[in-house]
Amino acid sequence: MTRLIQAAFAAAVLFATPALAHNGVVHLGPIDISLPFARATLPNAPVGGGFLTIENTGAEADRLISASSPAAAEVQLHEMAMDGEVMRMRQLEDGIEIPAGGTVTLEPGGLHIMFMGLREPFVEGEEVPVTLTFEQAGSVEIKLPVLAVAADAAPAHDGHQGH
Ligand SMILES: [Cu+2]
Repeated sequence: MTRLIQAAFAAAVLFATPALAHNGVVHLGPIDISLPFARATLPNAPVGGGFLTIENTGAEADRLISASSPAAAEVQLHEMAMDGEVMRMRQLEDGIEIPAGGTVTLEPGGLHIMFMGLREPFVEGEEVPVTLTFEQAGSVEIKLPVLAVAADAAPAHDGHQGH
C-alpha cells in the first residue's frame, strides 16, 4: 500500500513538474507574478482574456498601469462587475492598484487583461506574450499559457464587439 502511494506521488510530481516550471513565478523587484494563463478563443473571436496573480512583497503600493502584446492590436486592463442584473466589464483607465503586502488576482469574472483585435486566435497549448508595466517596478514580459475555452467566457465578452 505504501509503495502504491509512493508511486502515485512520484507520478504526480513527474506530471506536475513541467507545469510548475512553466508557470514559475516571475519576479520584478518586489512584484511577484504567478499563475498566468489565457483562454483559448473561438475562430474569429475579436477578443481574448488573460489572467494572473500579482503579489506585492514590498512596503509601498504599486500599480499595474498598462499591458501590451504583439498578439493583439490593443491590450486593456478590465474589471467585470454586476450592474444591476447584468454582468458588464469596463476599462480601468487608472490601472490596478497592488497594495503593499497585498495580492491581487486577475481571474475570470473579475479583473482581467483584455486582448482586443487579436492577430490570430489563442490556441490551447500555445503561449501569448504580454508585457506588463507597473508604475514603480517597471516592465516585464511574461508568457500566458493558453488553456481551454471556458464555457462562461464568450457571453461576457460579447459587449466588446463594438470596440
Ligand atoms: Cu474585458
